Amino acid sequence: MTTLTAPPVPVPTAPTAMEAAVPPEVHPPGLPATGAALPALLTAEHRIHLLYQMLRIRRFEERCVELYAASKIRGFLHVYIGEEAVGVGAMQAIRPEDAIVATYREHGQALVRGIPARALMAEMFGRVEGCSRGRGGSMHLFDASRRFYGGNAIVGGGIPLGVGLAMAAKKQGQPTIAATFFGDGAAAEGIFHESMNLAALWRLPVLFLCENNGYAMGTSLARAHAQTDMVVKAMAHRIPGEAVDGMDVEACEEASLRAAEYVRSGIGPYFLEFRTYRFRAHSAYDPELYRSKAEVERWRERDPIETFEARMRADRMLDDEIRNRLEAEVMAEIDDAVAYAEAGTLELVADLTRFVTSERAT
Ligand SMILES: Cc1ncc(C[n+]2csc(CCOP(=O)(O)OP(=O)(O)O)c2C)c(N)n1
Ligand SMILES: [Mg+2]
Repeated sequence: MTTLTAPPVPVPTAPTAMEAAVPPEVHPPGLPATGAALPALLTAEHRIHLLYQMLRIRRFEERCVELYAASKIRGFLHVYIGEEAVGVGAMQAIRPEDAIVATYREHGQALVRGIPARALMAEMFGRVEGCSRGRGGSMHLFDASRRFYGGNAIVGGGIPLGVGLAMAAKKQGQPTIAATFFGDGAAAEGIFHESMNLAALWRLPVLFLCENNGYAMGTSLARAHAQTDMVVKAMAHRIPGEAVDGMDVEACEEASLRAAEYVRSGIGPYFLEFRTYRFRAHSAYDPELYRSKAEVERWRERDPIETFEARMRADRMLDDEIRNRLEAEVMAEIDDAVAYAEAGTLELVADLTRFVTSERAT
């Protein structure tokens, strides 16, 4: 009989003060190719749509950062800048009747879902006209009519909501799926594994969308996870999955369409890990001592908007005229949203306890 001996467990060494201050490049760009975009998606019209959506997100958030500095927007603010290809690509696979759950870094998904920029900006300003009546702010964008169930401030908190929504659809015999976005940090939470286990066990129609940007606040993936490959974690729960180049909107769309089709077929959940990067700080307050400037620069070279634009120009699907028109349309939409938010109403203090218990908002 052979005796099995466990391999020696590597002893983690504490980072030196210098390592803690400027760590090595822990999240290098260099990603798996996921295959070319589906030919049906390669039309100029469709590509312009993808570029336009990414630009909307980028410019909306750039304006939010400015408004935050001017104290017009208060509370927390986590921007998606650098990760737009993930939100835009993945959302192409999600139909209006499907349910979506996102994280506190969700402005992009909310915009692509069709929540008007006015309602989103008013929410950022804490106005009653906001999509959550001004009570949620940046982290709690919500629109039940569009089946957009947040905006969740609790890391990993949206994952079981997605599983629950999928369970409801299955029990009611509805042919819809639930898509749940979450970060790499959420994969270190117990609820991630509990949710994946039940989704797999009960073959629920959940599309797990992991936005792996390499960091959970100031903690790199490698510092917090023994297993840094997210797909392996999914497979431990017998959920098929794949890693996707999260800086390439077409790769994100293509993989999401395939994954959503799998989930819609009723076989069970599917897992996508988007390898991406946030170009800005974690939130408004973050001196970014946990990563080197060189690492950020290397990822910036893969800017999802610039690289996609270059590809479109090379394919003669984009010229200055179209690009300028897109920019003007986006800016007009944002200016209008800001004016709407500025003119919005602050809730009366006397009304603040409304809806806390049973009264329904209209
Ligand atoms: C349960 C819980 N623990 C801790 C926090 C504090 N926190 C806010 S964001 C964050 C990092 C999450 O990282 P990740 O899931 O990778 O998402 P990212 O911010 O990178 O998009 C942490 C730890 C929280 N909000 N919820
Ligand atoms: Mg992260």
